[in-house]
Amino acid sequence: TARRKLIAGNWKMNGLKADGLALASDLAGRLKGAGVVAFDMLVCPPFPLLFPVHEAIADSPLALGAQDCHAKTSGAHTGDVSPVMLKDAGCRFVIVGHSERRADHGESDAEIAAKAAAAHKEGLVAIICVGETEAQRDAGQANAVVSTQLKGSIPEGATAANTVIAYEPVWAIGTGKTATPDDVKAMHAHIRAELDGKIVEPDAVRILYGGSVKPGNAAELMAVDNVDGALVGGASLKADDFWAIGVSC
Ligand code: G2H
Repeated sequence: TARRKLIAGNWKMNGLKADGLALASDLAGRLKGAGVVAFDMLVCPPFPLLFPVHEAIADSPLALGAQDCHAKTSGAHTGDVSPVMLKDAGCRFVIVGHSERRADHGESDAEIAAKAAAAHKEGLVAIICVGETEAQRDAGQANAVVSTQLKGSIPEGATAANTVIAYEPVWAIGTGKTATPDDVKAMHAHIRAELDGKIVEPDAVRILYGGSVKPGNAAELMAVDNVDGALVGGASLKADDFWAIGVSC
């Protein structure tokens, strides 16, 4: 199955209006100027920048996503943002279950599945994140941990069109440590096999790798079997670096 690569930038809690708009506009301009490219490109800025970035990139193929959503549409949930609001702000994607949210906000697999289902209901693509810690890997539990996360975090109704999986080994996030291509190959094959029966059209689902992806390692990682793109944190904050990751596909 031919899967088009997705290069997704997770800005995390970085970016004020001027810099965020400049970064997104720069990428949008490069995409437009490049014409036909081998990858889809997505930026996921912090909530306050979604709408202004949407306006700045509206006439380009650069896609917009958020970094989290609530599982409900509206109501008494102070500080939360719902999928319908994200759609209203111009988003097509939303990241759910990033390891930083699992750790900082105690998000469970069941909550992540509910968020993904809510995103699907609004027509958003959910990027569901999974990944083991260093201790879990050292204990030989990496595959089992990821299997449990996939089983619990993928909602009913997930399809290759509305769901992307991101594998992010926690020990490789923002640490400069990258999983080796062999580690990545083995885990992505494991994930692909696990998607069977959980997602409609499992062979067409894009599985992204995330964790210290940068221009210097992107080509090698993007060439690995079953790696269908990257979820990029630190290196997505510089247009030159993020663009270089895209063109390495
Ligand atoms: C993993 C990744 C993006 P970084 O969290 O989600 O971040 O590329 O900084 O390791």
